Amino acid sequence: MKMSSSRGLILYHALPSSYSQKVVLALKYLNLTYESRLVNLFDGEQLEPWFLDLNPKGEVPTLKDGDLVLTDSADIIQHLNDRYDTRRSDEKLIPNPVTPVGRSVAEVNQLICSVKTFVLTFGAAFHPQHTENSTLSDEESKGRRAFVDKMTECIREKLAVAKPPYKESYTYKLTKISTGGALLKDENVFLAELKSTREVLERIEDHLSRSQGKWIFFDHLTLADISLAVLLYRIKKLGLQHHFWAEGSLPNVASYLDRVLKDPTVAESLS
Ligand SMILES: N[C@@H](CCC(=O)N[C@@H](CS)C(=O)NCC(=O)O)C(=O)O
Repeated sequence: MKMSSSRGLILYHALPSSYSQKVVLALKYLNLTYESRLVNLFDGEQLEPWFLDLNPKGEVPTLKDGDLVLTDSADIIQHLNDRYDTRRSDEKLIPNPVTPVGRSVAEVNQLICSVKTFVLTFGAAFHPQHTENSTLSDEESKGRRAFVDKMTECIREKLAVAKPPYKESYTYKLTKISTGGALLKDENVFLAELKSTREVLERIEDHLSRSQGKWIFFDHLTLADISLAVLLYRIKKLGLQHHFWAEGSLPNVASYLDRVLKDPTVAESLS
């Protein structure tokens, strides 16, 4: 696939971050070259002033395209689509949303993105009794279990001596982690998310059962496929697949994952 050429794309990302994985998959699928700068979230590198200068929310992924800095995965993929995907509108990663195809891609993508991947991810780390055959490394599991407490302490320390504009960033992050952190450890929140994920995947099963192509809509990938491939891969890696597609249930979801994992671009983008 020929794309307009990219100059000076720099991606700040983390390998265990599903939002980062979506952007990596979009970049690789569009054949765009980029400089990869890994940010170690478990060590709190996202809290360092050099990174907050780029993204005051202290989150990955963050993309620099020349002077433009984008700090949200959805905005980044939209930008890559608009600027670099030179194919016809209906063949693009994000087809024009006012067309019927574009509307369907946007709706299915929104449905998939309604799954709170971070709740599943932290839930699996805190409640491993609900997982089977997880392929997470020990380092990743331990890193996630320690994350909330370690980050809370680290942000408090930095906030105590911070000057503007970092003070605002640390205050934002402390509020976010204080309100969200306890929920990530709560087993009932995790179980409720497993249930709503099941409902989402049942609706995806229905879409896939009507699909003719390799991907959800076509023989080429769209934004909805990026979201689905990353989500299903994460579920499998966490060892949660038996809640969804074990023993013949959701067969189209199961075969979609098998199929897309054989795609070299997908395999290269996920970790
Ligand atoms: N809305 C953002 C969310 C990004 C996000 O939550 N990233 C997580 C990693 S998956 C992060 O950077 N966490 C570090 C932190 O909050 O300190 C996007 O879609 O890019």
